[in-house]
Formats: sequence, structure tokens, C-alpha cells
Amino acid sequence: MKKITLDQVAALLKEHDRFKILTHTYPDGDCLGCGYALAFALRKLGKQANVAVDGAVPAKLQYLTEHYEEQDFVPSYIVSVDVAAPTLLGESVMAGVDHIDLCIDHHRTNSIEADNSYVDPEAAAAAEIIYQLMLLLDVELDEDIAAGIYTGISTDTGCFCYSNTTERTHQFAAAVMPYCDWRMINYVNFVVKTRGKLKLERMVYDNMRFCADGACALIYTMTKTCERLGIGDDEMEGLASIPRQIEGVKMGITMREKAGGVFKISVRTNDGIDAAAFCKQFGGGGHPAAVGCSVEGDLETVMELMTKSAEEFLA
Ligand SMILES: [Mn+2]
Repeated sequence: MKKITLDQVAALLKEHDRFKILTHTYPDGDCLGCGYALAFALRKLGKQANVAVDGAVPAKLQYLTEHYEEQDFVPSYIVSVDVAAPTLLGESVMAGVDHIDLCIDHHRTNSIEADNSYVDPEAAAAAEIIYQLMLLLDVELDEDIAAGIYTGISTDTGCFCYSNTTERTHQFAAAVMPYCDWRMINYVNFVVKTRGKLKLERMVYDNMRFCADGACALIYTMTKTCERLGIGDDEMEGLASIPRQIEGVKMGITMREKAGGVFKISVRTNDGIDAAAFCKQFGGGGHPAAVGCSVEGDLETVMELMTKSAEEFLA
């Protein structure tokens, strides 16, 4: 793997013509925003580009694909966007892919093996990198490109609230705002919720547990409950931000039961507590303040493990 500069990334994109853009499992606003913005931009430059998505694009993000149609060609240059680790590349995304040519990401812990790699951990969203590429590639912004970039930035910063947000984040978002319906984007991603989600949140608040003298709050969801309420994976995103909203909480842990007796754990921290260091013991990775990992076991076992580990970690 060779680390390259952003100018070199732009040069490589100019040089090649048939792109496949890889996004990560449980696709979110940043990877999809980046994927589609980049694809639209490359098409504008007269190239062919498709976005590979694991499963369906979540309903609330389907505006990103409004003007997108799959192109028919054999890709010769594979680019991953916002993908932190090889385990986050789904089977369907990797179909026919034997190696990755270029990795564009903002996760400090990035472990993708690509011929060339550009990782900027200062970028709040990978979409910040895509915006800079638009300038370097001289691509004129349009609604599709701007919506992708704005979505990536807005969703990865919790609508500009998380500690990863910088002045630059706001500047880049401001630069694309005139071209897209940012009010709609923030509404669908941060405001509106289904009644099922409302019920789920109510239960999550009711079942919240605390440990480490109130410095850690834990919430959980069970697959059965989500099924009964008709809650899809894409609706679960915002849940992880709930525990750390409570006064005094430095570390919020969200445990989502998945099929096969596994809990997907999301950790969010305040006050500069290193969530990545906490999750590392469970084989997880991500950003310093927002990390995920998976742990096997039933609810009580995983709850006890998380409680004990959090108490030790925050001691
Ligand atoms: Mn991201």
C-alpha cells in the first residue's frame, strides 16, 4: 500500500476511465454520498462509473440515486470510499473484485489494502475529501454531486454537532449548499422519524442502564422488537447518539442484537475519551469519538461484559 497525496488521487482519477466505487456494509450517508457524488463527477468528465452497494440504498437516502442509473461496462479501476476495514466490504460489493486500486477514507484506523491510499483523519466525513477532489478535477457542482457531499458531511457530523466538526467542515458544506436541497437532507436524516422508531426510542430510554457512577450509559435493541415495530437497519443509525446526551455521561454504549447471537456495539464518547481504545479490546475500529465492534453472546452476558469493561476503562 502506498500513501499518496490528494493531487495524486486526482491524477489517478483523471488517468482512468472505467470505475467501480465500493461502499461499506450498513451503507450510511457518508459512504453513499461519496460514492454517488464521485460517480456523477466522473461521468461528467466523460468516464464510466458505477457504485457498488451492499443491499439496498436505505429509503431515506434514495434521493441520492434519483438521477443515477447503473452503466453497462467492465470496470478497470476499483476505488473504495469511506471503508475503514476489509471486513466492511460486503460479498456482493466485492463480486468480481480481486484487488482495490485506490482507497479514499477518513478513518484513522483504516486497514484497507489498496495499491494507493489517501486517508485524511482530519476530515469529519470522507465527503470532505470528495469535495476537495471536485475542485482539483475542475468538476462543476450540480445537484447530485452537492447532495452527496452535503449528505456525507451532515450525517457524519450529526448535523454539525459531533466533535469531529471543524471550520473546514462548515466551509465545505456551505460551498455545496446553493446546489442542493439541504433542508430536505437534514429533515430526512435528523428530524423526521416513523412512529415505530418513536416507540423503539421510548423503550430504549426506559431500559437505559448506567454504570461507572453515571459516567457510562448503555442502551440496547433486540431483533424481535425491531421486527415487531417494523424498524429497518437504516432507521437504527441515530440511536447511538442517545446515551451520551445524558448529563454526566462520558461514554455511551449502544448494543444492537443482530441475527446469529451477535450484538453490534456502537460507542460514542464525550470529553475526549478514546472510544477506539475501548473498542480495540473487542476487535473494533473507527474514529476516536465514534467506534463500533461486534460481540457474541446473549443480552445479559454482553451487557455485563460492556458494563465491567466500561467501569475498568473509565476508572
Ligand atoms: Mn464516514
